Amino acid sequence: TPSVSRDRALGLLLGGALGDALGAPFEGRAAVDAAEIAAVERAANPLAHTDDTALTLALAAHLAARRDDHGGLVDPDALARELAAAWRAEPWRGYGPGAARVFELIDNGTPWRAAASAAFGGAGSFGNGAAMRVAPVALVTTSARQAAELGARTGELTHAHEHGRFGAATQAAAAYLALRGDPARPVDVTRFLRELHRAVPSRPWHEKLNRVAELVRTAAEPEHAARALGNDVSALGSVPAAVLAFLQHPDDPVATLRYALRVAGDADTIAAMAGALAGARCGAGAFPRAWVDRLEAAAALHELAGRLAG
Ligand code: 8NA
Ligand code: MG
Ligand code: MG
Ligand code: MG
Repeated sequence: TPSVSRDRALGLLLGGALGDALGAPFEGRAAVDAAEIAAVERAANPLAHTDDTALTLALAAHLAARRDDHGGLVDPDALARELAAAWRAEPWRGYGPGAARVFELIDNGTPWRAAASAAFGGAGSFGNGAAMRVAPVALVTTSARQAAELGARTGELTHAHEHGRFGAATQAAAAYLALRGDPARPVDVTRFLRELHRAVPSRPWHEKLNRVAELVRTAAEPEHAARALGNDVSALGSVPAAVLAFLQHPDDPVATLRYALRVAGDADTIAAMAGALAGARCGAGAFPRAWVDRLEAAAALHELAGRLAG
């Protein structure tokens, strides 16, 4: 497999952080309009990230350290403790209540499988928290299938419900395809979505991905996409909207981010996932320099991109 350029590795990481930070003021809103987004873009304040980026940083650091050691791609027990340690260090980053409880249990020494399966009365979480952090998996895998499998394995550390895992598998495979596609050729939407179908053996996911194809075909507005796909904190209700935001504007990361923010609902997380896909395809240079300079996590993300590229 040809190596990943530093620009695209950095794009994946910065795109996620930009979506998270630009979307944070809008999280949970029923609607977001273009003028509000423009105001956040224009402001000069630092762009603070939330749980989405905090956990992405922890996962990326784990993958980078494992790569340096030539070990397996992940050590699940260690990764679970490192994710919990990221929550423990900064519990105010905007974690979902279920996620906080799982991390608290792991941080207190409960094995991750027991902690994750205890959530929500034993159902496990179907939230998008496993998907929102998973994109760096694409940097260390060599096929969409492998990215999906590794994504699901990192997902189940906190999200025992199958939809939590499927969300991580879908977003990891999408990030892989975005990262490995030739940016000189247009994205083949049908092929891209066919690969995502293969990543998840699940009727409700296939049904959502079919709707994504139709919404691309009709160039649907984000408000319509929110109704057709969902825009909530569940994986099934947010990962498809993020994939759509990327596929609507695959060669214009700024337009991808704006589309994702206008989907509203869990806007920071939908924009974080969409931004990671956009940056993986188009590279860090496609994002406005002024936004990147405002990112709180910029230095840490640059350092990790250097270690994960190549
Ligand atoms: P999570 O595991 O707490 O799941 C998120 C939410 O999904 C939960 O609080 C529940 O409402 C619901 N949920 C998940 N699984 C079940 C289930 N089996 N039965 C019933 N309800 C369920 O946290 P997560 O890390 O998966 O969630 C990520 C999201 O939370 C991201 O948006 C992130 O930014 C954060 N967040 C969300 C909000 C919000 O509600 N808009 C606010 C702050 C932070
Ligand atoms: Mg968040
Ligand atoms: Mg948040
Ligand atoms: Mg969110």
